Amino acid sequence: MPTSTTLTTNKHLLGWVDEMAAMCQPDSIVFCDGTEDERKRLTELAVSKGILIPLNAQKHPGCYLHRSNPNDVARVEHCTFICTPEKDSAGPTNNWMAPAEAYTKLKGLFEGSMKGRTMYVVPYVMGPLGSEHSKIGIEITDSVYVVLNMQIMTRMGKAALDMLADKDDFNRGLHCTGDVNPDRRYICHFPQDNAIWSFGSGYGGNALLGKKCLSLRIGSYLGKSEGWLAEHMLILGVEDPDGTKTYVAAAFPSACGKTNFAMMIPPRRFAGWRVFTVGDDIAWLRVGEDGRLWAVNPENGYFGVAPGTNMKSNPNAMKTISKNTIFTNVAVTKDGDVWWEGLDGEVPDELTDWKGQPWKKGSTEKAAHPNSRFTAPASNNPILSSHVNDPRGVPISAIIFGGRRSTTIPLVMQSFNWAHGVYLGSTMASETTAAATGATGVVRRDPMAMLPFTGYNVADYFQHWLNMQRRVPYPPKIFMVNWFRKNAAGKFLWPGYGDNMRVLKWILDRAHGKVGAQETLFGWVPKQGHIDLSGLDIPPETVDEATNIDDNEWKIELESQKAFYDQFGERMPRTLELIRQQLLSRLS
Ligand code: OXD
Ligand code: MN
Repeated sequence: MPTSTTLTTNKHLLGWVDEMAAMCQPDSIVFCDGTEDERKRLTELAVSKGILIPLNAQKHPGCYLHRSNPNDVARVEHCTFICTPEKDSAGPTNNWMAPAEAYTKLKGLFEGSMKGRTMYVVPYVMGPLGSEHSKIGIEITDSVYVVLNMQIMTRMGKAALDMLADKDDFNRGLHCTGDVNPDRRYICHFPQDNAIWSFGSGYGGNALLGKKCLSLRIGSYLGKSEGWLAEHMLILGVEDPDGTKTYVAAAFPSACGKTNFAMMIPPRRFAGWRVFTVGDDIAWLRVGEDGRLWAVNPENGYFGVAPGTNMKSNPNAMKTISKNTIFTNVAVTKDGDVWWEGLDGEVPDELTDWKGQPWKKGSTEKAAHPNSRFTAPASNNPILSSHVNDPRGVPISAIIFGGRRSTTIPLVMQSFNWAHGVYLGSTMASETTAAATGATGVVRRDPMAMLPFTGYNVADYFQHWLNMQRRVPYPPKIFMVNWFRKNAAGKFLWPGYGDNMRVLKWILDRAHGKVGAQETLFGWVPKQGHIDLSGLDIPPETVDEATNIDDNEWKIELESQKAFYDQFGERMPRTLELIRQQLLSRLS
């Protein structure tokens, strides 16, 4: 029986839904309209099935808890595939499967997978409604949790169908949680078909297909062909006391404080300065008519890491998640409120942990999963930029690359030029976090924080970055930061959080050509006294240690970059390897 809905007559869409329904064999098909009514209905349904648990309505109105299957709590990079006809197009850092093989394998899993279930058809837009640069996706899913998250994270529903009209130009996303068996879990991307098939996981990054899958993996592929960049970057605006606004985009690996940085409150010393959030995770960067680089946040909400979020680290996030938020895998207090490690106040004596089990203070187990999350609407953010829906986005004056590194990388450094900035981004490394399955705390190269998210060969991605220089007559300045350097005793050298404003101020001054810098072998660093430390209760020597460049550490660093570059063989841009060699030769 052909699929029908009063919401659209788009024959490409209806035909595709028919085809997917014939394969998945759901009991019923529901087209989502994105209305408040629908949200209420689906929430009630999710509550009745135990998929969502209502939280304390006084303390967290409109908020719900979801407990995932304990085997399904993070992105699964080993199950994530780029399916291009040629293996080389995916490159050595991505898992690859031939499209025909992937379709055959996954058809076997999707076949009959929605028997007894409802198939939801979720139309959504990544980017502002009506913008020619926004991308439309349709996600078919059997998960009501996914639908409710998509409603927060994207512009979802009828507006997307209206924007699509009768065009065939949409990302085809198929998702089924299946039996959540990690051995049958696949997140497959088909860049040539503008399609994503995800099976066996309900976790955000694997299942909310608009986010990592479309906005980054498919997005980066589209960006390369269309001349723009899809990046794992937050976007923030800073207004100085004179009212001048400057925007920066910053790439950090998952769970390294992007949301905190994007919602930062400047320290008291910076009276009159204000920070505005444009985005906390993804930036689409295009060349504007004025020759500058302009950034848009394709998302409409925040899927942030809960542990460590508190009134000190991120008061704006605490306000953002105070209502209408879905919490996933956090702990719950006796009175039905949320709790996680690092939340303000005393640790409660008793909790229900993220698996739903009783938990007692002093337990060696974490009460909340380290990658527990909140999904909150951007409109809840008290410092949301007024430009989030602006189709042009915001003009970017500085790009920041940052990793989590205990040693070597200084607090802040500016690149000598664009190509050197691309080199700094390309050699970025970070200690792994709980956002992906696998060991945490292991240093791995994570170029531009895009290692798990580049939808094509990373060497070609580097070349695309280098090529962008010719397209951007007025490029942003490029910086590298490290908030996570430690001393020999393993203690953090820099306080981080709001005090990162001090480093950001230097970056803004450099971007505006207002302040000089000290040249080192590896880049420009602040001159003594140029990072404003007033009101900060740490000795200047500690900051010296955080900004120090140690030739021996850098020698090891530069040498270890070679193995990373070498894996790309002939495809690796010569420019970047030459920069590496030149820096190394300066050392000797
Ligand atoms: C995220 C991630 O969820 O990077 O943003 O894993
Ligand atoms: Mn991310």
